Amino acid sequence: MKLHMGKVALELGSKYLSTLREANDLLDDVAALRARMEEDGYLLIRGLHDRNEVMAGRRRLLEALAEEGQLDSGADLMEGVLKPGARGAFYGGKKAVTHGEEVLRVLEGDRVMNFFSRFLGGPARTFDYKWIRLVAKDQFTGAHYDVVYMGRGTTNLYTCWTPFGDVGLEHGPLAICVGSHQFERVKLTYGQMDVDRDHVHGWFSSDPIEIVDKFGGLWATGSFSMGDALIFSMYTLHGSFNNTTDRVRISADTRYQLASEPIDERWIGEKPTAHYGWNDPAKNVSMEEARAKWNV
Ligand SMILES: O=C(O)CCC(=O)C(=O)O
Repeated sequence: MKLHMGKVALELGSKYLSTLREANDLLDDVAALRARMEEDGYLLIRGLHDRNEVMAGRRRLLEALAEEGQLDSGADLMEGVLKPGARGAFYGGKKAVTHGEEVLRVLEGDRVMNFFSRFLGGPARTFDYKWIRLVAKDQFTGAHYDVVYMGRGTTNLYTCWTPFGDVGLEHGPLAICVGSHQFERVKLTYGQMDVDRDHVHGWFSSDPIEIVDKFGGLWATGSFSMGDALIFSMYTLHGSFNNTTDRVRISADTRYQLASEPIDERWIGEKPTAHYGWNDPAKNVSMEEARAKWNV
């Protein structure tokens, strides 16, 4: 089966694309979880969240999308069928939705917070800002490190990608470039960047094959069920495949760290500042220019 990230096709089971491995068998052993994160740069945990709670969050998010008139009102709301041409939505920072109790129960509830407190070895905290994506047909995310968007506090910080719906391979699942957390040259160049300071677009590449050919690693993805979580480090390259269907792909990506460590101020408080210098047309530097300068 071929999956596309933008225009580039990857064959599942080739030297470019494999399937994610689960870490559920390590859940009782924190040292083993940490060792797996060191080794792979990610942890796939099936059923980290409560499926019914995720489903309640999904309903709330779909209601918001329906209010925007993007859904086919003839289909069951929970199917999330988009009207032809619907563009989907980004509810990042849209607190009326992201901080509604149904969504917050999943993203800040005991299950996820307790997981991170154990994993990190002390009380965990999460950014107040939440990223929620409602991805329409043909949309995808290019390969990037999260540190370029949120690296002003501790880098002992993790993203938790939570699908708010069952996400099959055809719906544009997240993909991890396994091994990319050890691309030392990329970490020392691109990985030092800050999108608001440097005005460079955050995606390192829209071509997942180029990355493997040039730096190594292996892309991995899979199908997800509501309740599953994919956790990865700030220096793990990831992106997502095209949603090939007319069914919206909904997910949240939220961040967790030790409460005792410095935090990136852009993402906390009642009204987080969020990005402020990124995508300024007067100052934009293309990733091609930046990569040429960094020689990567
Ligand atoms: O869901 C996506 O398509 C992208 C998510 C992402 O970039 C992230 O989890 O940091």
